[in-house]
Amino acid sequence: MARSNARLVRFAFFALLLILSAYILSKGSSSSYAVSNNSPHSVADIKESLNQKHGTSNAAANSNSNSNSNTDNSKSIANANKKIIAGDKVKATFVTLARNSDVWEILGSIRQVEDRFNRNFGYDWVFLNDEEFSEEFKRETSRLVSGKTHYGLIPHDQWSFPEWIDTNKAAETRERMRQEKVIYGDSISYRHMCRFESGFFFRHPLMEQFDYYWRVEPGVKIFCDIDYDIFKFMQDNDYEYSYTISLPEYQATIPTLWETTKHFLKEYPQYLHPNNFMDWLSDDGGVTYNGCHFWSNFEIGKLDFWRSDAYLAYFDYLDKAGGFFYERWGDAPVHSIAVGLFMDKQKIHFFDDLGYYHVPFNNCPVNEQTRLEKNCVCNPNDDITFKNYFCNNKYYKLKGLKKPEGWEKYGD
Ligand SMILES: Nc1nc2c(ncn2[C@@H]2O[C@H](COP(=O)(O)OP(=O)(O)OP(=O)(O)O)[C@@H](O)[C@H]2O)c(=O)[nH]1
Ligand SMILES: [Mg+2]
Repeated sequence: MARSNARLVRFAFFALLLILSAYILSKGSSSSYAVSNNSPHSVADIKESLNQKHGTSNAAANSNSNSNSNTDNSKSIANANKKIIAGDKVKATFVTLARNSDVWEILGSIRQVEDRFNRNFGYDWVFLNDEEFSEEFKRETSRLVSGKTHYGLIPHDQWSFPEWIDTNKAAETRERMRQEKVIYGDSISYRHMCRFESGFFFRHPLMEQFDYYWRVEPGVKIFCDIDYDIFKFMQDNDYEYSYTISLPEYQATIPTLWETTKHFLKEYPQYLHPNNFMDWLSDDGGVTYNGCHFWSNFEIGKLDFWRSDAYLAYFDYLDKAGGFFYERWGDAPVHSIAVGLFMDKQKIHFFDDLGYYHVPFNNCPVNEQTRLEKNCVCNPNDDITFKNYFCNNKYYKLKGLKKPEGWEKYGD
């Protein structure tokens, strides 16, 4: 009897050990990826476990009730900082357009975004490409992302010359811009990229399930901890577009963009928002464009804005005018003009607390307290925010925002 009891105990012990090993193994596979093009994959649904994880790990972040002097920012970080509970997450994703050859550079961007923010939140990441993603790209990126990864192929018609474009005329422009040394002026793929980011990234089937996005490019840096749910922050404050760096566009790349925009507004006056940000785009009441744009290699925004009738009509109008190919219209001025004209300016937000770098410009919080609280690793002397060449002084002025303490030291 005693012996059969001992056997029973041994059996129970090994069974328990087996169950435990199986559990540990299943946890270890949570960041794998799927090979499908257009449908979200879910090799392992880690959402639940992440949500549970957040329930505990975010409680520690509650001490940050933000002492930024930017009145805009201090609005409701506290709210976004609340404990994340299951089902409380925003429908949001990171989105990256990349070539297979960008894989090593995008790893650095992902690592930074994960370390500074996403490892505590587990948001998904959508990767888009005009070619099939390589196994290497999928393997390397999926191992770093704490949320699910999705890999999508861009439809051919969104990455080629539309039938109404005169390709000889487009080639002449490229040749002229090559001689004039306009940056990316002779590139076809750069133009497809700008057109895609202007008109199509938000329509990709993989993006349909999401309400908010954060665009991330290869080789960027995040300098500070983001210890609150930044997507929830956007949602709670009703922000629809946010940025970190703004600057004037090279006029040589957009000679007729503003004229085309004015024609559009004449035809569709109903789309001009009554509380628009025209004064940031134009110094003479809309006659000319001063080139100010939000640098679109960083964007956190609400997808519904791009899906709106106003924006879709605007993009279509620009696309038919042909300036993506006959000139070199960038997605940054296109997005910015649309935001400035069709969005309530209250819904635009400047992040002064993240710290961001994309070659060659830095956004580094000039407020020392912010840098200390958020463990920033940047030199405020490199910050461009308050330099005259850029468009942020104007932004602060038009929005009536209080500049951070000591900002004068970092202006010109
Ligand atoms: N799939 C794909 N992605 C591209 C292509 N060209 C650019 N991209 C991506 O589009 C985004 C913008 O391209 P960049 O080359 O970074 O353009 P940029 O930021 O204006 O210029 P840089 O100063 O060189 O960074 C990046 O995420 C690139 O990875 C392309 O031909 N194919
Ligand atoms: Mg770039």
